[in-house]
Amino acid sequence: TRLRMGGQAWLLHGFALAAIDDLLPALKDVIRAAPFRHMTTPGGLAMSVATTSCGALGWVSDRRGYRYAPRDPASGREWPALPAPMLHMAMAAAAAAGFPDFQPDACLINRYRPGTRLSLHQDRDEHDMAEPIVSVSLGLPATFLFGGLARSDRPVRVALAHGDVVVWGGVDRLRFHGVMPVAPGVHPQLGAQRINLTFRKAGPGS
Ligand code: MD5
Ligand code: FE
Repeated sequence: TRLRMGGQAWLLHGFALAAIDDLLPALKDVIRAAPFRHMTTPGGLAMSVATTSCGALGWVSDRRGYRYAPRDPASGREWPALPAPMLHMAMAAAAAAGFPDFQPDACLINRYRPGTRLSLHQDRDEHDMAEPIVSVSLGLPATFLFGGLARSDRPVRVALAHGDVVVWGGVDRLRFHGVMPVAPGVHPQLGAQRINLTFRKAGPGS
């Protein structure tokens, strides 16, 4: 089912489940090639969310700031390629939400252990804000905070479960958002963690 969260934000309940047997092994290969790490914020603190990336560009944070880069700073090598099952699922989800031309060049992968949260923020590091973001929830459930265009706007709480996909575009692309602390638990396939895949077009042009 397709549930409208905003003017151009759609929750596709269970959308990733049809391909889950191809997605999880592909994800495992990416994580083996580029393990999760806790990046340092520009303020010098270690992030509580652990991250990695795949695709031509990956999201990087250090004392110099946030940006997308073609190489994994931990290894000096290029990020692993975006696996076909992940790319195809993200493009199909974007099309189902009204973005038939989405061609992601980056997938930021976030890992939340129980107790981990993500405070309210906007995603502004991508080149073109007209491009949507496709987000896939895997493993433990979470409560997502869907705010407004001002940090002070009271967020709406949205429950996200294993296999749920959200597409954020257009007028909803710059909303403040975050994730409540993940509750303790063990997911049968993913264990004691929530993993979120966020597909983006981070770089310029075609
Ligand atoms: C997560 N990740 O659950 C979320 C899913 C991040 C991040 O927030 O920056 O890695 S992506 C949620 C998102 C992206 C772009 C716009 C909006 C939400 N929004 O307008 O609410 O780990
Ligand atoms: Fe975000």
